[in-house]
Amino acid sequence: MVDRDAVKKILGTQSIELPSWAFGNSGTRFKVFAQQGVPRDPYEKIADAARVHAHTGAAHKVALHIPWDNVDSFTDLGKAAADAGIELGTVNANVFQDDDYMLGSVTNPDPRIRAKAIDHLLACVDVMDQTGSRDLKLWFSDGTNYPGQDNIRARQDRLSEALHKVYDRLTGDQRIVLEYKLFEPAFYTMDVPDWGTSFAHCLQLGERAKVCVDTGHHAPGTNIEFIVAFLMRAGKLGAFDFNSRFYADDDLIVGAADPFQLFRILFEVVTAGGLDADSEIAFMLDQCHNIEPKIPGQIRSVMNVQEATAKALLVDTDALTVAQNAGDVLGANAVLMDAYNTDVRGLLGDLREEQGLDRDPIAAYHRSGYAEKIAAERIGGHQAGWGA
Ligand code: PSV
Ligand code: MN
Ligand code: MN
Repeated sequence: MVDRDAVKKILGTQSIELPSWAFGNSGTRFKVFAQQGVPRDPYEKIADAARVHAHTGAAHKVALHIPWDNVDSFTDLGKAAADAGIELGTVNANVFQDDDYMLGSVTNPDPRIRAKAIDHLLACVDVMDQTGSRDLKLWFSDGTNYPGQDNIRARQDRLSEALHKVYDRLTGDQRIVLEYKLFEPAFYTMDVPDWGTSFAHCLQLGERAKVCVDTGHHAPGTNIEFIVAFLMRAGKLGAFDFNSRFYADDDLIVGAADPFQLFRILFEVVTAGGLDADSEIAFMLDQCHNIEPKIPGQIRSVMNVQEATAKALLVDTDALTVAQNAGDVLGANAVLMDAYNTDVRGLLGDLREEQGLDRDPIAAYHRSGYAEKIAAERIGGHQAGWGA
């Protein structure tokens, strides 16, 4: 039998990092629908992230995207975050929105453009020095659209050289978390298309380079929990970018499209020690709320991760091991499904009450008047960065 109080205790320590860009207007290449009250600067994004934390108690950090979140003083931004009860988290580099990067950033055949991209990555480490952030998240849009367009192996050499330059610049507990993506914006080859490519580069770099699994970046049907299990066994799972996909890089609310998949992923995390006190996995969201209101969208996302985690923690692992060792296929599956089919909303409501929070964070947010306040105060809010 699983001890529900022990489960609640672990859930009380869970921390989910929010993306600053989730609070700005976003959309598709067809239309960005502007919403009222969206942040006009990084300080207002911090305020909104803090609001999500105030209602959930589980979102202690906010990830920055540079240059979208550039400010005069990152020390001041860090102070604003601390005053609001949260911390600045992962620094995301952006080498995908400059005309120079049409043929790639760090893998570009032109050494001048490669040097420009590497300078940006190094500048992001400078930002980390000021914010105290541990992780630099690297996602490269680099790749090719047509067979023969560039030399695939030479691009890997350029990528490796750039990664080493950035890795050598890290100090203290700083890390690189290297993300991958199957396709888009490049359609023939991506230079980091999958976890294996990321893993291989991280192995070459060393201890402080880990893989970032963005749940939206795989081919349909990919068994993501296998990737998670493999990377955790190898000590190379550094971070998650959580979101949901139906088709491609949809960036929908995590757990919305396939809550069962999220449960399966978190079961691997939990059983491999990913929620232990010494775990170094960053649990981030990477989402865009195109048509739904952003702050409740983030609150819902945090709650979805909490619910999937609670179910994963409720798996009776002793009974599971007995069934597995006995070759009891249906019995083992039933143990897992029992946990998944448990309604954990009451358990999480109890936890929130113990933390002095409302049992229902979304209702509490709606009652708080914050949405009306920011709509009245913030005129001319910005896009998330996409096209801003
Ligand atoms: C790319 O699709 C990505 O997942 C990377 O993490 C970027 O930094 C992020 O989206 C921007 O939304
Ligand atoms: Mn991502
Ligand atoms: Mn993505």
